Formats: sequence, C-alpha cells, structure tokens
Amino acid sequence: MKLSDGKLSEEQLAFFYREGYFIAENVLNDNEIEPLRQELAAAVDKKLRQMKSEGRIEDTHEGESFEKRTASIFLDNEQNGAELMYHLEGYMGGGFRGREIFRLIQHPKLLRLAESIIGSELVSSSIYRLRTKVPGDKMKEVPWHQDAGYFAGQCDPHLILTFWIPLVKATKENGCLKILPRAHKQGIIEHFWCQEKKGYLVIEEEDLPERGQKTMAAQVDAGSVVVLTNMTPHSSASNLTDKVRWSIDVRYQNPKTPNNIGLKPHLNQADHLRNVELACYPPEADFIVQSRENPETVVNFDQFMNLRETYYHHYTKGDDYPAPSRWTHEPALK
Ligand SMILES: O=C(O)CCC(=O)C(=O)O
Repeated sequence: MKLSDGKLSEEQLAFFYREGYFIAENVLNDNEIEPLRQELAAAVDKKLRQMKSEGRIEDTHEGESFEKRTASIFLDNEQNGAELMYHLEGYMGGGFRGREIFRLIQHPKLLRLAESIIGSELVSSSIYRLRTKVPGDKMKEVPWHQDAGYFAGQCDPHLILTFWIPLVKATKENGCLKILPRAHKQGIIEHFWCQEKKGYLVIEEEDLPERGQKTMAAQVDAGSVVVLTNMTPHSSASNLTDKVRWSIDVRYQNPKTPNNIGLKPHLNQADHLRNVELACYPPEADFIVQSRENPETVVNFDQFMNLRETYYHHYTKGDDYPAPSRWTHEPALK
C-alpha cells in the first residue's frame, strides 16, 4: 500500500490495528538505502581480506555483488560464512552498529511513519537487527514468534512497532517475512526455546491462533517497510536462491513504554537480575530518536555508538547474556 504524505491515513491505521501489520511500499528509495549496502559491503570486504591475510580463506570472491559474495563464502565453507556473518551481526544480532544504520534508524521517512502510529516522541527500542539470510543456512530460518516473546512481560500491554526493511527485493524464494494476520489481539502466546536453533523462540503450530487464517508472505521491494505490532506472529523460511536476503528490522516505541534510557548497563543489569524489570530488553540500549518536547535528548551518532558499545561489551563479557526469559521450558517438557 502506498502512503500519502509519508504517514498512515485513518483508513490505513484501521487496517493496521485490524490486521496487525501494514506494508508501506517503497518508503526508502535506492539512493537512500545504498549507503547502508555500501557500508555492509565494505565491512564484508575488510573481514574477508583479514581472513585471507591470516591464511584462513583462499577465495574472497572479490568483485562479486553485494547479494552474492557472502552467499559464496558460506557455500565454500560454512564455518567461514558463519564467522563473517557473526562479524557483521554480533552476538544474538545485537552487535551491528555504524554510521549508516544510525542514519537509517533516524531516517525522517521512517520517523514520520512511526509518528503517524505512536506519536511524536520516539524511542528506538533496543532490539534492532541486521539479517543476512544466506541460502542453505538452517540457522537463518526464523520460527513463528511474536516479538513480545523476546521482551519482558511488563511490556506486553504496550505497542512496540517493528519496521522490517529488506535491503534487496524480498520474495517467497529468498525467505521473505511471513505474517499471520488478525492474530495479534489475544495477547502473548506461549513460546518455547527452539531446540534445534539456539537463541530463537518458537510458537508451536498448534498454539498459533486463527489457524484458519491464511499466512501472508510479505513480498516487497527493497526499501519497503513491513510494519508489525509486537504481538503479531511472524516467521521466515529458508532462502532457496543463490543470493543473500539482506534486511534490517528496527523497533520504535513511545518513551512511556519501559526502557533503559539514562541507565548504566550495570545498574540496569543489577535490577534485571533482581527481577526489577526496567526495560523491555535490558541487555541492549534504547535511545531517543525523535522528541519534540525535549529535542536535546535525541542522541547523535557518537552517543549512539558509545551507548550501543557500552551495553554490548558489558553484556557479552562472560557467557551469561541475561536476555529476558520468561520461557524456561522446551517443547519436549511441555
Ligand atoms: O528477517 C527475518 O527473517 C525475521 C525477522 C524477524 O523475525 C523480526 O524482525 O522479528
């Protein structure tokens, strides 16, 4: 659906609240996403040169396209491919940061769209993710879940927007997002830790509501925005092409929704461990991206890098990454 004036109209808002999703077509044009693609391509190139100089890789597939190169590395050797993707995404996907992702999260077109749903005061919710869905990588199939499943329970009553944005055309073949419409109003559904994929939560098929409802494959152009609520069940299947399905997903919330703005990670962590849950996702930093009431609180690039790095290093030290976890059990124990 096309936006008029960059915002959701009354009718489009009604659609979003009824269906639990909205597809805003071609919000960002090629010129607006190309800098991020280039930043990523440069990071890929640098890492592969380093691996080659250390004698750990022979062919760096220099000269291949943005979509192809990482796929070729994975195809040559899965471990090298996994190392490259880890380098980009970091632990649990939370390590990706740089000037262009920051520009994108703060892009006026995205903020305008978010504002038309949740108002002018906007926090970028801590979980934003870069996804390199590489062909043949089982770990990149994402099971059915609600984003709220990853957040602390206290955030269930709040609307947190997910903006899923492909950097290349997303199709059924390359594993675009799949959505279960009209299934977002019943609140949180039981999630389990996925047995074969560490770090993923899963809603079992039989627990998906509205089972008669058809799932929707969000086949969209690069730069389109798939908007979801935190309660909308979604998943994505394997990439069956020979190229990478690159995408990012960013989240926005109102500052009244619990967050860790202004909190140092150790205080945040101490409270989290005492079960005083201050933020929806304590291990990663929330930050203000737009405020008409207090414009001086909007973070600049250096503050963003500092915040994200401080949290990332604090929480990835040692091996107890305290992701909020109300789901302690696995399917077999049900
Ligand atoms: O990009 C994908 O394949 C899955 C994305 C997702 O699950 C999310 O944005 O919450």
